[in-house]
Amino acid sequence: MSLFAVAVLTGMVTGTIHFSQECPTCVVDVRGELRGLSKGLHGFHVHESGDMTSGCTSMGSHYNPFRMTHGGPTDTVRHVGDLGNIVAGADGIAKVDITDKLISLSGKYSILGRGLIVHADPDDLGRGGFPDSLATGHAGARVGCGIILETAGDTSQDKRLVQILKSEIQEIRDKEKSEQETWDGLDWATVLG
Ligand SMILES: [Cu+2]
Ligand SMILES: [Zn+2]
Repeated sequence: MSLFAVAVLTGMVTGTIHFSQECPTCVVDVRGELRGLSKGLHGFHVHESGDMTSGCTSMGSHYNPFRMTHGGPTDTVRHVGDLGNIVAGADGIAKVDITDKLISLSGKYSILGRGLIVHADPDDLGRGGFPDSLATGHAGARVGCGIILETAGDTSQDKRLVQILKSEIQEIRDKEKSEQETWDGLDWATVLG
């Protein structure tokens, strides 16, 4: 059974990010679009808390249940929440398309209810040599954030399903119409003898 979640980001940076996972131990696809960014790389993480009482600030540190140091998404040593960087064009838009094997939408280490944050600066993936490189990737201010919430499904898939149903209903109606026309066209005097 597939699992789905969504995060609607607010702040200087806005947009919607969809999460989908085909099974509890499967990879998670992270897809969507964010706008309002400066051109270039921006740190992108799951933070431990979905608490937005003080905006993005109250969402805590990177989600790190295994007490590791900060890293990049393909590193063995990383926070669970370390999704690396997203890239914005000159128009300030970043198209997000990440597949991650560590985050999950179910179980003890689920990211549901936690915070999704995009930062002002690039995440150095722990390699920058700054005092905060091994904690936050030196990614700077939190410019947009949202809570990761479970949903029934990806709305883009729902729209596709509606289209399929509509065309099936139309086919049935067309068939009924042509059958009715056949009946109407019969010469009843001949049929009934
Ligand atoms: Cu972050
Ligand atoms: Zn981290």
